[in-house]
Amino acid sequence: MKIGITCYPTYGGSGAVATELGIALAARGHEVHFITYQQPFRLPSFLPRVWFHEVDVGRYPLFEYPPYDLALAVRMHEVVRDHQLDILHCHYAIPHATSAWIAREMLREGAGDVKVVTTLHGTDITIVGQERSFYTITRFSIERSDSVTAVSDYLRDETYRAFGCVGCNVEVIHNFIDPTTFDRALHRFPIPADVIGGRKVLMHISNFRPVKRVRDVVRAYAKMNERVASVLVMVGDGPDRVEAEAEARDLGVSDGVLFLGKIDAIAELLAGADLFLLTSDKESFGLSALEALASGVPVLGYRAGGLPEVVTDGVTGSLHAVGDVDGMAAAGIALLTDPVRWQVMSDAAASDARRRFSQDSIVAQYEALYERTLAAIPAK
Ligand code: GMT
Repeated sequence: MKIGITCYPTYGGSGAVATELGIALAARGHEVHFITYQQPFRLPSFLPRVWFHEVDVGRYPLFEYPPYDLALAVRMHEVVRDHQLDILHCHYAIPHATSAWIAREMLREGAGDVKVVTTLHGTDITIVGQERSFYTITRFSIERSDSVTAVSDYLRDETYRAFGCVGCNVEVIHNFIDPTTFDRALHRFPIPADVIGGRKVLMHISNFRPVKRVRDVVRAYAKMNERVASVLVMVGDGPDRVEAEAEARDLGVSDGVLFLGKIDAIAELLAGADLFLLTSDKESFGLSALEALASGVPVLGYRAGGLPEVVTDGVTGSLHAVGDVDGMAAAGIALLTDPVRWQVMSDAAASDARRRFSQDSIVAQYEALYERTLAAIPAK
């Protein structure tokens, strides 16, 4: 098949999933065309059967807000036409699914066609898509897609609840990991031993947006550190990083918190972690948590959104009510002070991630969906 993929190319779970999917599809013999405004951050510069088509928005002075969605639609139209793509797979509904709908309408004017598959990732449904300015176009774009997937049961149900989504069938296809990458036995932890100083390593990876509640990560760390000498490694960047830094200062634990910024070599970092913390109040899936589990790192988090579909409470990690920092810290202390229990949970995490979320089986689900979509009678 010839597949176009559009995603947000910068740091973030939806771009990571879209890029890993494209790479895996190309490895399985498909032709893959990334159509984005920048080279996706996880995409190497050259791979067989993989193309990158940059979207140029231009900079006309009249445009205070350059119309990216239109430039994207034009580029999608060109790439589908010039490379005879079968599928346009949009990751994150806004504006990608809308642009794909425009591109498909333009193609039909010229007697061409393409099938549009939209994968809902999270805040396109739970936050941004429900804002007044985007609600109707989000719903329209979902309903006009030929196929729609969501990354968890939670997100599928939330899509039906919030949007109704007349006549569409939202199929759940989870995030996945490459088990040959996220394996703690394969990597050397890049932070020098003298920086860690024999302490336990707690880790958080995110884009530091409000939904992640990064202050809670620092609070839980401060409590655990009172009982178990540890460092907190914060990976990523975003609007609430300053909040996390302030919290660490206020709690007097700044010396133990390392803010590394945006780093691509996640598997290497996870290979040295003892616990992973994800404190979002609305995480549709939690790709970073899955990558941690696959790396044998038990996850502490909140019983919210799709995280309970990823982390099995008491088996591969520990889940708590949103805001229950004390409960999370107590669970962390219990694990870190019991090496036998930690090892059992670490092993369970790595094997459960491989069993349920391995790249091969999930990518095959996308392939099967593309085939069904191509075989379906056009109705939209
Ligand atoms: O919805 C977002 O915030 C965007 C997206 C991203 O680019 O970071 O994250 C979402 O997609 C990931 C991949 O499917 C999921 O694993 C994340 O849980 C999800 N983030 C949220 O729901 C907050």
